[in-house]
Amino acid sequence: MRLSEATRGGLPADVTQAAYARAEQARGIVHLGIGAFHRAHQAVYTDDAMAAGDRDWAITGVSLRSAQVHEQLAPQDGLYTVATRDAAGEQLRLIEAVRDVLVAPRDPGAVAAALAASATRIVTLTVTEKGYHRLPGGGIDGAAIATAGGTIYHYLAQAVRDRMSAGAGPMTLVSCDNMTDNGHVLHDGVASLLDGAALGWFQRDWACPSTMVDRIVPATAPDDLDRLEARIGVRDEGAVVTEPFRQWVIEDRFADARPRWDVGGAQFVADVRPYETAKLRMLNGAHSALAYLGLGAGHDYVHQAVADPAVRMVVERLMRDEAAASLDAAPGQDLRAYGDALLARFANPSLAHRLAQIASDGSQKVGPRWLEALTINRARGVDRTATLTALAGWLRHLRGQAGPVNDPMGDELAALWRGHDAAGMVAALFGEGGRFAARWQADDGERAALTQLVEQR
Ligand code: CS2
Repeated sequence: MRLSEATRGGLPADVTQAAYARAEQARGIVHLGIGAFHRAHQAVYTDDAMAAGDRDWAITGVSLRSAQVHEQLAPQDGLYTVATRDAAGEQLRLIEAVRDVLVAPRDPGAVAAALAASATRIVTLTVTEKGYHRLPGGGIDGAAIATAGGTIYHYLAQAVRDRMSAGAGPMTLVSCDNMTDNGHVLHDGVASLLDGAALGWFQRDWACPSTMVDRIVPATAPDDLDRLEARIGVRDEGAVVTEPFRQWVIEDRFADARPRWDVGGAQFVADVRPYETAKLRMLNGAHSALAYLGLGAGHDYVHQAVADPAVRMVVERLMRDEAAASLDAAPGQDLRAYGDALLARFANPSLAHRLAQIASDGSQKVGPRWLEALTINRARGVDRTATLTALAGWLRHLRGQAGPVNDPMGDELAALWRGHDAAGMVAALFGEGGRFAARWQADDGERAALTQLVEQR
């Protein structure tokens, strides 16, 4: 028996449920990329806001590729459980904010209609870094977007045109992916497909605030679903497992109304950059280092890698001495305490967070996580050995030394490795004119150091 409106009444009393009149809520949010992260993050904040009395923010989820989430949630009337786990145990909560899941390739017309509906005022996105079609050096890849078709930008540019002709009002587009200035990237991509009056209206009245999102959400494992079923008595194919911690910092720049996401702890601020860069360089930067160095040392999970003294030493130095030194903290932002909290979160043994999941798409991740810090720290005269050690770990990973490579640039990078030794590979990526040189162009000393670190193992 599946979890659904018909069976939710039989859930055990310790599964938290909100009591708002779900069926009466208009659909105010369209979410593009409804994976586990959205279900454990923005949907929970939206559920909090509606439980506190906000109305008409029900979510229409959109899968941009597969029908998997549709199959998980449609038979369940959009209901699913969030399980938060740490040493103290497991807490369960039913999330009611998601109403429908559309599969874009199968039903593009329904997606366009949801985006054009006058009740829709906000679009949130979690489409991973590669969903933004950026150049390796940063900035959107206008040529690739124009020829690709079916990108997030195509759906959103169409929404601008449709809403203009229908007089449906502007929307706020909220990127929730791990990128520096994610709102600007999204804005520029949509603008690249517009012209004339639609472009003018988009630039004047729509809003693309930047955000920092944070919650560790490993991919749900079959075993998690079996354990949950044994505990709640019904099958929930849409369940997600996560940590208790969550954070959402949002630039307070909306085109129209917004849910009171702050009821659930979200912060609306004038400038997200200090939070966004601290999170990218310290949390995500440490995560990627754990992934490549941990896989290289034979580990499978984050909590194992962070418990390995040799890996941990590099990761702690990267985070505390290098990433933190590259930041300009906002008043009251305590980077030391932030680092302590991150290490404790990584050590959470009840989350089976695969290093391979974090290791994927490295070409899209290393720029904001490591390369920007390398450039800044050279200028500031800060030691960069730990970050270079992590970068060497990535290069070894790309050579196929620690399992399969899952990366949109994987073929290109593997071909480069076949044609070069370590020094040549370092030059091809980070030397003058190199693939990633717009983010960080290594000087002679850095190139030699990185080459040596790549060859070390
Ligand atoms: C991780 C992130 O997979 C990855 O690249 O670093 O998904 C990380 O778990 C989240 O950003 C935490 O908020």
